Amino acid sequence: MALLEILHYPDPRLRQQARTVEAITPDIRQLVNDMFETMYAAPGIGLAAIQVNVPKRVITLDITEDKAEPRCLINPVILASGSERECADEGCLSVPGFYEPVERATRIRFRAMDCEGRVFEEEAYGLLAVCVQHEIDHLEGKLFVDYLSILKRNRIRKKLEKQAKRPL
Ligand code: GNR
Ligand code: NI
Repeated sequence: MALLEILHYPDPRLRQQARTVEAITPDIRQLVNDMFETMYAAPGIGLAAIQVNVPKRVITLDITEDKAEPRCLINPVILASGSERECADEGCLSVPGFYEPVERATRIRFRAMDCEGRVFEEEAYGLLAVCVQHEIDHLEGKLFVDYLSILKRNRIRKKLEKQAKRPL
């Protein structure tokens, strides 16, 4: 196991389109294990491989309070979104320290492969629905700051650029 370095906005590597995983190889299993360790250490409720500079369609998540339900989603796709939308504060490990409201579908149906290569479909509501949409955005090179006003996004970008130049 290894802790991986998380890229921070506005790193251009976060804008890459992640590639489909063709097979669950030992490398992919290692990546998933390292992502779990990195996600729990952060701590975060989700992590996309692109955030640790691996442009593959791999996501880890655990939205439980007691961190008891590690899940990995490989090649996830949203099959359907409900019409109801809700605004909720979001944060991102790649945008540290900022929480802003983002509007998303409250209910989605998605398909993904688990770590054993089994394809499954599932409906998600609440925090899981938010998290899955947030992580799938990462796979497309999209960040939650893209939903904010240009003014807010620029403010966040400038603060993080300054931080990157003067690390503690
Ligand atoms: O840890 C995280 N918390 C969170 C809170 C509200 C909405 C989305 C998230 S995902 C985030 C971890 C992360 O950056 N995943 O990509
Ligand atoms: Ni994120």
